[in-house]
Amino acid sequence: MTAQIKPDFDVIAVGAGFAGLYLLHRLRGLGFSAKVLESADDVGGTWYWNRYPGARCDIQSIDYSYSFDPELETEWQWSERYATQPEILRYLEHVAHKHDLRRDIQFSTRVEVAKWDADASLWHIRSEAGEEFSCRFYVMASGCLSQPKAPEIEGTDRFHGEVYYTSSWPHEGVDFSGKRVAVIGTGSSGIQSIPLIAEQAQALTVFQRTANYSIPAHNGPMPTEKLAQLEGDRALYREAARWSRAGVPIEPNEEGAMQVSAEERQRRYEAMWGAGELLGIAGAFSDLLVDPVSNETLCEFVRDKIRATVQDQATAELLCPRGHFIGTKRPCLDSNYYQTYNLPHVRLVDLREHPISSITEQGIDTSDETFEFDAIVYATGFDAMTGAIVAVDIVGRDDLSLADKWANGPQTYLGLMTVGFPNFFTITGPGSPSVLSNMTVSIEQHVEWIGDCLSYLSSNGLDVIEPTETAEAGWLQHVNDCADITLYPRADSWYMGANVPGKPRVFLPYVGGVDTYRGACDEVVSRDYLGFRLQGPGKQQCNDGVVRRIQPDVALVLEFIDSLALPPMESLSVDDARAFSIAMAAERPAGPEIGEIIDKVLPGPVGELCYRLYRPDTPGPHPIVAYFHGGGWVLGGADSDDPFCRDLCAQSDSIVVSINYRHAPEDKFPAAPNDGFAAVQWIADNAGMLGGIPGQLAVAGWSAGANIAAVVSQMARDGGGPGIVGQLLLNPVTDCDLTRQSYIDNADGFVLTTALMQWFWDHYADSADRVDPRASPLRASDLSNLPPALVVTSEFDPLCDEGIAYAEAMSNAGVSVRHISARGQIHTSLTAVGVVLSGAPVRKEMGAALLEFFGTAPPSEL
Ligand code: NA7
Repeated sequence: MTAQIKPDFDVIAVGAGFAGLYLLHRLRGLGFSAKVLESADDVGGTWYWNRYPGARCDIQSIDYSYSFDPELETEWQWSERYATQPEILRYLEHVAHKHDLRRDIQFSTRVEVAKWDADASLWHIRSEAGEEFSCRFYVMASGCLSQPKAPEIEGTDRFHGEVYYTSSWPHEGVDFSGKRVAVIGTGSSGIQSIPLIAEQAQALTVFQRTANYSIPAHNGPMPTEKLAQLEGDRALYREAARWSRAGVPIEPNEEGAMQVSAEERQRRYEAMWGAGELLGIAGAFSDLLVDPVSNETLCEFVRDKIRATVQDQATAELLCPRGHFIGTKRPCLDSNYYQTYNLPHVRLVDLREHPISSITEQGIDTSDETFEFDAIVYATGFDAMTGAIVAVDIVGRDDLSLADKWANGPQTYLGLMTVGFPNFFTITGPGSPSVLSNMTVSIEQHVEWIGDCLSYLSSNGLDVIEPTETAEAGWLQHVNDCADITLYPRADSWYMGANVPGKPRVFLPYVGGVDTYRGACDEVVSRDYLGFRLQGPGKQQCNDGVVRRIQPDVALVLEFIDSLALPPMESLSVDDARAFSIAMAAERPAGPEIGEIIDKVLPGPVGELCYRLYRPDTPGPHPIVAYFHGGGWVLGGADSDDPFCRDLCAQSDSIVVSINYRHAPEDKFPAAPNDGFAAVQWIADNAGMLGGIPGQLAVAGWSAGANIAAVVSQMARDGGGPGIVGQLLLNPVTDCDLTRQSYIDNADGFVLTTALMQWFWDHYADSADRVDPRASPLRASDLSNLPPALVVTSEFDPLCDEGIAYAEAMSNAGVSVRHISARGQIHTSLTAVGVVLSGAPVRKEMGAALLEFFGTAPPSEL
């Protein structure tokens, strides 16, 4: 690498909107030479182009503004809660003027090509006009919603009347007085502009393909409490925004919608409706974007509001959104949107029922009607998040084009950089919170991260940075893991690329939250730019790795547990540990409804044993699963594993019998496996009485319970019965050796610790007994002829390696074994039904495995 050739600029950025302006200012302050290239003839970005009537921000203006300049914060006063486009544009012009930014911005310059020169370690940039520039670092600050998408309607060029696009509105404005106007599109742009166009037009016809959820903005003067909050301690307010979920400091709600009464839900939704804040929609309850049932309660609330506002009930029903969950397509804030449909000259056409067949010379033909118009307004949206980036022919290492690399969806590390394109940054790029956050907060974070990064490079004699494949793949996985536990991927939204024909359907932004995201970016830096390869003349450094490997919902659980600052369980007495685990269990969601749950007793080897039977809601008889709960042979009972047993029962359409075997230290080894064996024998003998199918018996267990299930399977084999058709071993204890690598790697921080496992063993079995195969089933001299097994291990579990070892040993002995390695899960997360949603696919597989043991088909509703 010869980084000797001096480029024209240290940095060239594309775009002079919120991102480009601050980037320029920041880089100057850090001593870099920078140039911004902008296709418009002045600053403003999205606020330069989107001048349609009614265009406003829909995050409150005091939040939707820069925080980097304290003086600017006090000298600029917003006139309304939600400023209009002209006011926001004036603000950006003011910032450009105040910081003398225009002298480094070249306007009316559209970048056409950007090509990485590996020999010189710089980028060559060429404009549409053929002008050439070179720079060390190239930044797309081009905005997430700046590349309009074509309307994709037949005949758009035939119309003889006036044609307007909300995304590039005439600067002089438009007078619709006395005109017959059509608006196509009911996203934010349509919903904001329709009421104002209706005020002027002689007749307005709105063509709606998908009804959208919108709540009233209740715009007006700046709210005094919010202003007081900001002015009370500006720095604190801004810092809280930086570490909030969505870039606005709002207290998160911890309660699920179905956890409160219908009246309380209604009260909160009314409050949300009255508050007029976009972020308040999903914030009313914690689970609105993950739970379909909860979400539907809010959908119906909004539909009722629409029905109450729009007088013509047929029109109201057409305006009621259906087929997508609220929040999963970008919801809107409006001023008098629904009321507009009460005006006699405004008409709604439902394109689902009456699709447009063509735009004509005079207007629009639908499948069954001919319309004549003087003007057509297209509010049809954007090729979001990637469109503007790949609109430039960006060519990286080895002639790789970014459009080709992203053909199946964008791949980035942190939404900031992409492999194969050294020294190329995107601001609010795909894979970052961007459009799911207050953009100004996310823009500032990216600008500052990039600025710090360039300073780090220059002060360390480095001049090239590029992410590694490992880091990028890991981040993409994390972005998808976050999205997959939400309802977002189910909607045909521009978040999913679904609005542009042919665009790959992948979730584009990062839904894990601004706070979590900032934490990840900071961590990357603090770990020597984890996942980046950095180079300079004669040197290079790379700390390769993945920044977020834990499933996002598991991470939240760990954070919550951390916040409780609990003493380690192994420091408690047995009684206190039991009391604590009972208290924790009481806080969980109950698990799915099933047919029937009964508590009874069965005869054990030395007295009665309690059991809890879970019966499916389907006609019997059913196969039976004998289940052993977790808890290190010391803790737990039917209650501790109740939600998981319900889930197993529902997933496998089987009776689950959860057996309360005797616990240590009162009853040490071999009490537990002896109880287990006796219980399984009794269940086999009494299958018919229990409502089960004789001979259809599997064993299952979690943790120490999986140890018992494994041991009972060996005992049954050696004792000539009972017949067991399969074993489901979830995070099993299989051996007393606590020196395996997973005990070292996951010793602490993932709930079950190595020290706690030691504590369990110490209570359960004397040293000499621990090597007994009935305590350590991995040590059995013969593992052949055991029932088929599904062994599930969790990636961040001290027990992971011994589970794998047992699966391998059984398989080597000829047993039919399937092993699932649950990525990003911990010892306790897969049983956390209703809490750890990322565990649901594994729970489903466990149910399916049981069905396979029984040779039955899955129940139809699963
Ligand atoms: P959006 O939110 O993408 O809305 C575009 C609208 O146009 C939406 O209702 C679309 O219906 C509709 N559309 C798009 N193509 C067609 C065709 N061919 N026929 C009929 N209707 C069509 O864009 P906006 O400009 O309103 O808002 C973009 C963002 O800017 C917004 O989210 C804020 O962040 C600011 P569809 O839903 O696809 O059926």
